[in-house]
Amino acid sequence: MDKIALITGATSGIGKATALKLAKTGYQIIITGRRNDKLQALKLELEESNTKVLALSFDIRDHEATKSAIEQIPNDWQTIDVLVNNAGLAAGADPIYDGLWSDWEQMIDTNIKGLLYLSKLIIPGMMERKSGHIINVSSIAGKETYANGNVYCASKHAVEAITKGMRIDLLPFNIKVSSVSPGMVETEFSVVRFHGDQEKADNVYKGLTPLYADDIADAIEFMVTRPAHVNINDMLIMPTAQATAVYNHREE
Ligand code: NDP
Ligand code: 8X3
Repeated sequence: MDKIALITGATSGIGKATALKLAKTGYQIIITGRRNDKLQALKLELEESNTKVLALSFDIRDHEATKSAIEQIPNDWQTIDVLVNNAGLAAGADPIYDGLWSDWEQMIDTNIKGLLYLSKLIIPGMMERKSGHIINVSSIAGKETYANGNVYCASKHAVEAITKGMRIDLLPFNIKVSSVSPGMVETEFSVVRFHGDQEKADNVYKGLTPLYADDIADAIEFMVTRPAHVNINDMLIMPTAQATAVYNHREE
């Protein structure tokens, strides 16, 4: 039987690229996200290349909805080998005194609580089978804090701590825990961060070549294809034109 990978936030960006990549590697794929039209389009695309796909549409901030979606996974889809905790976002880029409660809640509820809800539902099966691999999508923002990044950076610092905690606690159960920490990746990320302002989003990538979603999917594929005795703890991946969260080189 094919191995099964569950990827959160697969309607766009890194999650979608990872679904396409792991399908090519031979995984059956469970894709999740809120936008069901995008999930169904990806399902069709994957099925065209003979991948078995299960699409689950729910808001990861909603504990009951998340629990109910995972509990309804059919028996033959329940042995989830790989969990990619990717769903997440930055909302706003404001100094701490101007930040919106609604943005803070959305980031904390998605990037931290959502990741925990889903992990808690999937981990028991992995423990029982004494096998599994969890990959948490962190960020350079999990390692550095930059101006106006405050709560987003805090949420990704939390992902770093949760990743390390998971790795320790799951050690006796032969479960691999990894994180991938990208710098700038051109996806819907900046449009979402700037509440739909496309011009502001485009400016983030102006004058440099950012990473693309596929670059991160490559890294995730590398992680899941290592031999059983090898775990990649973390990969920090930056565009060549970006040295740190704040230092980058732009051509005029
Ligand atoms: P995108 O905006 O392109 O994708 C985000 C994905 O998360 C979408 O599929 C979205 O699905 C899903 N998502 C967001 N909120 C929810 C929710 N409440 N419930 C369920 N799914 C949700 O951005 P990226 O691909 O760039 O982001 C993926 C991850 O990578 C995030 O964790 C982000 O923090 C991280 N990251 C991104 C970087 C970048 O520069 N792009 C750099 C470093 C890390 P839907 O809207 O359909 O619900
Ligand atoms: C997303 C990249 O530079 O906005 O995590 O933190 S950044």
